[in-house]
Amino acid sequence: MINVQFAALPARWETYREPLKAAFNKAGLKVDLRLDHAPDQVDYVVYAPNSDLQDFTPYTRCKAVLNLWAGVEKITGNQTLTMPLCRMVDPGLTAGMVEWVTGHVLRYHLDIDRSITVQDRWEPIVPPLAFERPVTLLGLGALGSACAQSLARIGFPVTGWSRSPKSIDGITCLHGDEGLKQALSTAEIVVLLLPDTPATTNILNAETLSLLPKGARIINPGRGPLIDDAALLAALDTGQVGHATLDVFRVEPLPADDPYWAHPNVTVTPHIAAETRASTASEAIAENIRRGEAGEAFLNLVNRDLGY
Ligand code: NDP
Ligand code: OXD
Repeated sequence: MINVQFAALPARWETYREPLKAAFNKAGLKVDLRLDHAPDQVDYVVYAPNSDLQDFTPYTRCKAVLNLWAGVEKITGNQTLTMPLCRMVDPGLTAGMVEWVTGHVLRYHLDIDRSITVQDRWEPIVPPLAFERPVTLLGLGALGSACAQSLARIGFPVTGWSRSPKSIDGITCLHGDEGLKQALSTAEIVVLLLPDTPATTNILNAETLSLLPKGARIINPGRGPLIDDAALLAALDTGQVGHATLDVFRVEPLPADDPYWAHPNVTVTPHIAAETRASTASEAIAENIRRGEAGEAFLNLVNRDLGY
């Protein structure tokens, strides 16, 4: 029997209990899934960083911590978490992010707000076609690459930027400092899908924002610290940035007095870009447990040195 501890907010237990059991059965795993195993009897922890479990010291035989979230910035610094840590790559979450990003890119591209707000006159405006609208994705991982490919299929010329060199059909892939400059210099729409690490903090700052074509639009479903907020507000005020759609923030929920709420050229969404989906995520977790039991390498292992 494999002992799996579920450690997330209590409400998540109802969401995940049956999908996890079904996925374990499907994978042929004999699992005792509980909220309350004795820590020294636990083989795997299915984990959300906002759970009460923060001290992994007593989990002496735990073979891996399997995160329910894609982002791991809240746990990479936990010195008691010495066992392998896997982040969530879930086809359901990825599909949700592709839909959310595509929707918001199309909102900007087609100037949908204008059609909604101008309801008192007949004033046709012909937007450019997608192939005339360069879009840049910062981050070409599980989510960034899926969004990039979806946007490229619509016809947008898509540039992507990552830490290591990449090759993705139909996408101009760049990396490194020079690559970032090039990726931003043509971007009419920029989407941030980077993890929050020391190397990505304030990646959009006064200097990098000034590289964008005037009036560029920014979409951030990645993490709040990717953007220097004061620099973005200043760039919005001068028109260097035309509009920003922000789903994630340094402090969440976004405090009521935060200037983003009142800014006419900012759309705030409450960290809803993409949600982990219980059925598909459970299958991803079952596959990693199957691998652990078979002595195979875990998928989506977090590199603690890089922080993602
Ligand atoms: P991945 O780890 O698969 O991809 C991360 C990408 O960022 C990779 O392409 C990586 O490069 C690149 N990267 C990392 N560090 C750097 C750097 N210093 N310079 C340049 N590129 C860098 O993550 P996911 O795609 O799964 O998720 C991305 C983020 O999306 C998550 O970390 C999370 O913060 C956020 N997220 C937000 C959600 C929401 O609802 N708002 C939902 C889910 C996730 P390389 O390919 O070379 O490794
Ligand atoms: C995640 C998120 O990291 O929801 O999964 O932001």
